[in-house]
Amino acid sequence: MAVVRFVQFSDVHLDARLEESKLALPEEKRQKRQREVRQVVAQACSLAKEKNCDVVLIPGDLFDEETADWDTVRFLIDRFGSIAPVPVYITPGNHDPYLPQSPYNVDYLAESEKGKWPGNVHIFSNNSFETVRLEGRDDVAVTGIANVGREFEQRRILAQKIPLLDAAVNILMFHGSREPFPPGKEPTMPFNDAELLSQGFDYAAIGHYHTYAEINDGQGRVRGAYSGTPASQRLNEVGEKFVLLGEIAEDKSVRLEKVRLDRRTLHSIEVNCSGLPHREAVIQKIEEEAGKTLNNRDDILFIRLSGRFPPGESLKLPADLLADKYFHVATDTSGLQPDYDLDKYLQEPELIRGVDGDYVKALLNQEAQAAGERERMVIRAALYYGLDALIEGRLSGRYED
Ligand SMILES: [Mn+2]
Repeated sequence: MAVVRFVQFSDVHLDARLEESKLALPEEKRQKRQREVRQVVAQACSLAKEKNCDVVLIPGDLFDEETADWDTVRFLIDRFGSIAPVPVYITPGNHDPYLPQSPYNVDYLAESEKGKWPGNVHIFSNNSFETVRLEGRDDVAVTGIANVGREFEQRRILAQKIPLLDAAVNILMFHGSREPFPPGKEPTMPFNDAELLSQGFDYAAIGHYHTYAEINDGQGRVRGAYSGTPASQRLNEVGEKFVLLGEIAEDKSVRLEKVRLDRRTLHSIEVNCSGLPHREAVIQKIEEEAGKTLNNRDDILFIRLSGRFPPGESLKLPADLLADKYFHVATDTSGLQPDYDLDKYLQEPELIRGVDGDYVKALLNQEAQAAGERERMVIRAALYYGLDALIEGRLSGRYED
């Protein structure tokens, strides 16, 4: 009987503070969201039980930080314990590495009397691959590796052959960056598809990327997958999210079913304000664009304004904009440019009160010589702030994040 059923999820980022995000969730909604994300883990456990799964695979970033909220740890101890004897395997990720004082360290938990992981929870704690036989299923082996420090693991962990156990089904799990790496992000435990496929595992449960992705062997067979995060918490986590319900059949074919557990979806829309003469026109366009999303009252809507809009602070959008249609709505105006006619001020500097007319010219020169994109943005913001002050006679923070 070589059929193996599993539930896979990762990158839950439990207890993420969600304070820095442009999503700007107020404290009350933030707490609510944190609890919802916990519930998704509880639901994933119930799913494993309900579907008679042989194992739960969690390839990392279960917690947002290595120092998790102890209440959350106790919650997990309780939920994981509730599905015993179904084994739960965890490979710590870059956000929740295995450290001396991490909740994954059984000895630390015991010493500090914080709790005790139930017997069905297996946490990989070494930064080299280890293989164990699945509890209760001698014909299945699970191989995993842990992130053990705060530094990103640079080694190509799949470059060398990992020995396979003599088992009917071999499962691999880890938390790493698949090529091609997303721009601007340092990779951790880097690998590519060829390296993974050459290892010969029947299936690899991988964490780190927050979007679902599967790895095929080129002949249509699934050999690995990222479940992605099961519940959106950040701006780049748009669209539907899921946990995976998987099955490795006797012929080693892998079937994955995406199961939605989170009730909310994050939508992100861009609204170009160029040519819109006033606030009401902007609101109307936002409502039109928002109408194209699923428009479920549980959802979260992020509105990114772009283009040009008449200068001044007249674009104060109502605080309750679309509030009856979504759980939360956030607007980002940092991409909006004030519609100053800079050419006009360059040609007729006397239009700007109180300066010798070189102001626009000087800042545009500086902008042209800026060392990088960040510096260019700062100089452009300074130029607009100056024009706001000189022409509008007042300042507001509309060009900032
Ligand atoms: Mn990660």
